[in-house]
This record gives sequence, structure tokens and C-alpha cells, in this order.
Amino acid sequence: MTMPRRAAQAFTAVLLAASTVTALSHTAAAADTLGSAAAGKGRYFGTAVAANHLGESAYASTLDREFNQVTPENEMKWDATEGSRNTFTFGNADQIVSHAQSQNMKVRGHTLVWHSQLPSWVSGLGATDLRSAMNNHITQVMQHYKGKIYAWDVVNEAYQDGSSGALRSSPFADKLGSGFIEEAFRTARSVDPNAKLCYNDYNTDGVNAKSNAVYAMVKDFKSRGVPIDCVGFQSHFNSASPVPSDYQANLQRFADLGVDVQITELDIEGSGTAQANNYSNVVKACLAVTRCTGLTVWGVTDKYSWRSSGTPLLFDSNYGKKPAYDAALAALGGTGTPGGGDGGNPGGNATCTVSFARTSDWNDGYNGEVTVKAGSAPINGWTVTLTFATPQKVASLWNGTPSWDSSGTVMTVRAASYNSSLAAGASTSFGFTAAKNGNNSTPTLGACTAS
Ligand code: G2I
Repeated sequence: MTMPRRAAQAFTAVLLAASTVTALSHTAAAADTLGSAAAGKGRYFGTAVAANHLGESAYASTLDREFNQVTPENEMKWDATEGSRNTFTFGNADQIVSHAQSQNMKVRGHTLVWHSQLPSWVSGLGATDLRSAMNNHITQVMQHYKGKIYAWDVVNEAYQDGSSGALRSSPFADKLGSGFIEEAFRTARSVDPNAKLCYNDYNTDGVNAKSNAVYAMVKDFKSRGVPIDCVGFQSHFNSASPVPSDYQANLQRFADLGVDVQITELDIEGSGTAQANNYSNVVKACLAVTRCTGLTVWGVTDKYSWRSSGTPLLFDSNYGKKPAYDAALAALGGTGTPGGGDGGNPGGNATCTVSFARTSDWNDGYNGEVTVKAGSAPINGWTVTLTFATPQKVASLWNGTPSWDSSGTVMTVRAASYNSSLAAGASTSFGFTAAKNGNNSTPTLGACTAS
């Protein structure tokens, strides 16, 4: 059989990633890092990352040890990816994505349509041209990262601050009208149907005129079938903009509309106990909302924060853990918390069920998605078996760790470090691309084993 070169490369990447994951899973089990503790609660804990710091060993080692999700801080923005019309540059963003993949971290795509960091050629276009440039930008960028991004901030910061509840003036709103948001989401869904599509904004963290406007938009989208899966709450806090008292209630009202919610750019200016308490409250609010699926802090270290003088992050400039770190970890139930930790489930009543879907098909291949659901008790690990018809071959696999029997037809997939722990009744999924090699059968799904 001849495997297409792209598939062969992906296969190699999977093998490499699989060996890395085995090494990492020991760290994850201890729940003594932000990522592993969050995984124990069925969430991820991520950070914004800048490509130009990845070469600094303390930066990279802190990132790799503590976090299981990344958001490129600037590298996927319009000015970075399409500085001139229809000429795309992905080098810096690719660097972050491949680092994340090698560490089994999820990647959030940030951001496709935003008024800021927008090249001047875009602002200069007339309506017809702008519409096609927007759709082309979404299409090209999403296509480049297809299968590698779990969620995209499709539209960022479209609403005004203050009491108006109106859209912010931008080339998109001014020339295309309010319909640009819907159009962006519809285009995004058509390009990568497997990526979660999010709206992301700041000053929407409590109930206020701006969050009410976003809420009305999401409600309208859900009622009309406009594709939206999630809402990101940036959560940039300081004394002028503190953690709102109705933070959790606000997350919950969005979740009740049928979207996931995430804390996407968390940073809280301050120091010591006050800062620690704020971080603890934010983490607890997310954990209290079932559909709050993860938190991302806006940077690894105070040294490189966009507002460094406010020391808003969890690690100081020397990568030392701050009281805010300890508080966030404790709130996640990490090691050191009285009654915390993720070791509470002895595994005796751990069960899971699985289902399979073929999510896309083409001439010589298909994508499969397996959903794993925990039974009535939380689980700390899961394994699923799939038997493939000869001579089908799996070319790539994501969100799980595969191994094969000697015949090469039975694939056993165990959880990745970040999706091994599921709350009771919660589910996760992994996916793969298979080469048909002339056989169009669907693989046979075996039972799910939980621990
Ligand atoms: O402003 C904080 C965040 C608000 N929500 C959207 C985020 O995308 C935004 O991130 C920040 C980055 O953290 C900054 O790093 O966005 C800023 C730009 O709006 C970023 O700052 C820019 C500087 O303004 C540029 O001078 C610089 O060239 O970062 C660029 C790359 O270092």
C-alpha cells in the first residue's frame, strides 16, 4: 500500500507524540500542576504563549510542566497571518502549534475577525471586497490549522463598552452591518466543522449592558441555528475592573443558552493574598458551572505580561510560584488542598460507554470520532478498542494515545493526559483519520474500560 506523503508524516507525528504522552502521564496523575489538577475536574488549564519566548528554557519548562492548553498571544491575528492581501504567513503560529502538539496540549485559535491588529489594507476596502476578504481570511487560516485547533475565537470584541449595547465601530460593522458576525460564524463552520466556534470579549464577565448584548446575540444565534458553540470571557481584572460578584451567575446564564463557556485571557493585577483570593474565586466559579470547560491565563510569567507592571499572572518574573498560583491550584483540588486531590475515586465503580461516528468521508479516507462517556461515577482513565478491516490504516489520531496489536488491525486508544479524568456523566472524544485503501468498512467498536 502507498500511504500519501501527508498521511505518512502525520503518522510519524502521532508515534512521536505517543511516546511523549507516556512520559507525561505520570506527572498528570499526581495532580500537582495546574493542568493535571484541572484535568481531574474535567477541565483544561492553559496560557497564552508567545513564539519568541519558546527558546527560553525556564519559559518552556514552566509551560510544559503546568499547562495543557495554549492560545497564541499574537501569532494568529490578522496582521500576523495576512499582512498583505492573500499572502499568508504562518511560521510563528506554526511554531506554537507544533510545540503544543508535541506536549499534547490543546490549542485555541485566536482570533479570526477583530478590529484590532488589523492591517490597513483591510480597513481600506469597500463593502463587497471586505466581505470576500473576511471570508477568505477565515477560510485560509482555518484550513491551514484544520484538525489542530479545538476552538476558534471567530469574532473578538465586537461590542462597545458602556451602556449602549451597540456594536463597536469597526470596518466590519461599519461596512457590512451587524450581519458580519453571523456570516463569519457560518463561514467558519463550513471550513472546519470539527472546531468549536466561539465569540470572545472583555468587560462581559458580569451581568451588564455589554454582556446583555452578547447574551442577546447568542440567544438569537441559537434560536436561528447560526453555528456558535462557545463564549469566551477574557477576564482581565484590576482594581478598576474587579472580579464581578455575579461572575459565576453570568457564566451560568450563557451556559444555559446551550453553549460552552471558557475563561480565555485571565489576568488579575495585584499581589499577595488579595490576588490569590481573586484567582481562587475565578477558578471556583468556573468549576461550579458544568459547561465552563477550561481556563486560560494571559501569559506564563509577569515578566512578559502585556501589563507586566501590574504583576497579574501566576508566576513571577523568575518563574517562581506566587500565592496566586497556590490558590489557583488549591481551588482546582490539586495536591496540598485539605480534602482535595484527584485520587478520590478508587476505580471500583468506574465505568464508561463509547459511541462512534464517521464525521467525514472522501475517496480514499474518512475521519472517525469516538465519544467516551463516564458512567455514574467519576473516572481517572479510559481505554477503547477499535478493530479495522484490512487493509485500512490509521494515518493520524488526536486527543488519545494509540497502540496496535501485532496484526496491525486492532487499535487500543487510551486517554491523553488532558482528557483522562471525567466527572460522572461527562464525556470527551478522540478522533482519527483512516486511509481506506480500497475498503470502505466502518471499524468495529469494542467496549470501554474505565479506571
Ligand atoms: O490587550 C489584551 C488582550 C485583549 N483581548 C484580546 C487579546 O488579543 C489582547 O492581547 C494583547 C496582547 O497580549 C499584546 O501582546 O493584544 C495586544 C494588541 O492589541 C498585544 O500587544 C501588541 C503590541 O501592541 C504591539 O506593539 C506588539 O508588536 O503586541 C505586539 C507583539 O508583541
